[in-house]
Formats: sequence, structure tokens, C-alpha cells
Amino acid sequence: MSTRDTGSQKAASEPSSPTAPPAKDAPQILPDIIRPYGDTTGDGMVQVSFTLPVPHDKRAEGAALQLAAKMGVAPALLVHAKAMGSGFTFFIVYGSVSHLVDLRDVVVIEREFALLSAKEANAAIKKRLHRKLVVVGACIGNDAHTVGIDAILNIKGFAGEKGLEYYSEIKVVNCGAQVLVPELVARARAEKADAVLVSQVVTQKDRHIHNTTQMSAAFREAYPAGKVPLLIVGGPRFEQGSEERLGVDRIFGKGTTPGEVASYLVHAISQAGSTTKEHP
Ligand code: B12
Repeated sequence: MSTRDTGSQKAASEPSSPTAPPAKDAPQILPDIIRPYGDTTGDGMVQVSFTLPVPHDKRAEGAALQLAAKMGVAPALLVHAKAMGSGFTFFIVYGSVSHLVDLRDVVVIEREFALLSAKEANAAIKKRLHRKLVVVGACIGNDAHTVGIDAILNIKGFAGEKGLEYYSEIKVVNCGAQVLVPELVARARAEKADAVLVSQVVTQKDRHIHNTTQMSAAFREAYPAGKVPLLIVGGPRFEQGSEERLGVDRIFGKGTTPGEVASYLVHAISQAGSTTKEHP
């Protein structure tokens, strides 16, 4: 998503105070330039939270306000400060910013495939592959956060949708937590995986980036060119649109549902070209 900081630029159409609410279902007409608001429309108020590596005292609070001022939050009000262990303090600061947002510069990445029901996905897989589609999933590295990948794979699913295990035309192999990359590659080969689904939730020191690039490189090394299974990675903090950099086919983020993943799998195998995709 790209936005332009228009600094002191005057808002082309300043948000006006709310009048009568728009009729139900009437398309909402938005101005091009907007600013955040807290108490009164257009007041520029934002709330930010952060932690500083200092014990909680008056100097720490002054440091928080100094940071807020340098971030352009002025005037800033310290609304919350709490010691986090002995040497750290967590802050919430509320204040006004002068920055404007130009909605015309916002780039939205649209989903590139249609959402299918489980029935439609199964039928499409059957038609395309004439066999079950095999997915191998895991949390790699030292990541033990399995709830996300289980939400996608386990039959019980997520957000009211059944997981991929529910799909009659998908074979799911869930390898669980803290799987080493060589083990994952070996399992994918043994299962003749069409797709490998990897979860990365821990992002400390960019672990998710390092683990994912290491994983995708290992698959490219282990498979002949053009035979690498679909590499799909998911987790709450991946940057949208960074597939190429990470060497994967698709990234899924926060709130992903199993149906979206199944629909993507169908889309990807349909894009693959031949009528009967060769089993890798
Ligand atoms: C539950 C939890 C745990 C549980 C995990 C249990 C388990 N079996 O999973 C336990 C208690 C073990 C745990 C441990 C730790 N945790 Co923890 N944990 C959480 C917590 C509270 C919830 C995570 C979760 O389950 N979310 C719900 C699922 C459904 O959401 P999700 O993972 O985002 O998955 C969705 C999408 O991202 C996507 N998705 C995810 N993966 C994939 C994969 C594919 C292929 C696809 C398509 C989609 C997809 O689809 C899912 C459904 O929509 C978060 C905080 C939070 N509120 O998020 C911290 C959090 C993730 N944990 C954290 C930390 C630091 C740890 C520990 C290091 C703590 C410690 N010092 O010991 C350890 C690390 C253990 C390890 N080796 O990994 C931090 C990570 C910080 C960071 N920046 O990396 C968090 C953010 C808490 C925090 N604010 O500090 N944790």
C-alpha cells in the first residue's frame, strides 16, 4: 500500500461535520484527502503505543513525549504508562498529527482468484488432477505456534469454515510444530506434495523472513526446475506482495480462512497449464 505524505497541503475537501446519515445501501462518497480523527471529525487525533527500554519514572514519561513529538504527534498526551519488568515501560500516547492521507494514492492488492465452496473446489480438483491434491503443512524453525496452520488444515477449521481435511479431494499431511526444513522437504517428496503450506508466527529478528527464504531455497535445490510444489506461507505479519522476495508462490495473512486457501489451490493448479498436472 503506498500513501503520499502531503504534509502541509490543504485538504482538497476537508471532511465536514456529520449531517444526516446516508440512506441505507447508498454508496458512501469519500473525499480524496482525509485525516485521522478522535474527538471531532478532522481533528487529526491518533493513538500510538510503544515500549521504551527504561524503567518507569518521570524521565521515562518525558522520553515517551519526546518520541511522540519527533513522530509528529503534537500536542501529545500520555494516557498510559506501565512498567514492563524492571527496565522497560509501555506507553500509550494520544495526540494530533498534521499529516493528510490521499486516498487516490492508496494501492489495494485485490484477491486474484474467485472464492469457491468446498463442493466447487473438490469438483475442480477432480476435473483437473484426476486424483487427490496433496498438501503438506508445518510450522518451521523454532516456531511452535500451530493454531494458525491448524485453523487452515484441521477439519474443525476457522471462522465457521471447515479446514482442508474436510475436502474430499485434498489429502492433508500436517507435520506440526518446529519442523526442520530438510525434514519438510523429505516429507513433501515422500508424499508427492502438490503444495507445501508453511506457517510462521514468530517474527522476532525477522525469523519468519529468514526461515521462509531458507525453506524456499531448499525446495528449489531439492526439486528439478518446474517441479517444485506450490510454496505457500502464512502468518499474521508477512508483508503483502513480498512473494518474489521470499521465493514463494503465495502469502496469506491475518484472518485467512480455509476456503480462501482451497480456492487459491484450485486457481494455482488451473493456471498450471496442462489438463492433467504431472504429479511432482
Ligand atoms: C497462543 C500463543 C502462544 C501459544 C502457542 C500454542 C500453539 N500451539 O500454537 C504458546 C503459549 C505456546 C506461545 C509461545 C510463545 N509465544 Co506466543 N502467542 C500466542 C498468541 C496469544 C496467539 C497466537 C494464535 O494462536 N493466534 C490465532 C491464530 C488463528 O492466528 P494466526 O496464527 O495469525 O493464524 C492465522 C493467519 O495468520 C493465517 N495463517 C497462519 N499460518 C498460516 C499458514 C498458512 C499456510 C496459511 C495459508 C495461513 C496461515 O491463518 C490463520 C487463520 O486466519 C499470540 C498473540 C496474538 N494475540 O496473536 C502470541 C505471540 C505470537 N507469541 C509470541 C511469543 C514471543 C511467544 C514466545 C516466544 C514466548 C516466550 N518467551 O516463550 C513463545 C514461543 C514458542 C515458540 N517456540 O514458538 C509473540 C510473538 C512476537 C513476535 N513479534 O514474534 C506474540 C505475538 C505475543 C506478543 N505480543 O508478544 N504462544
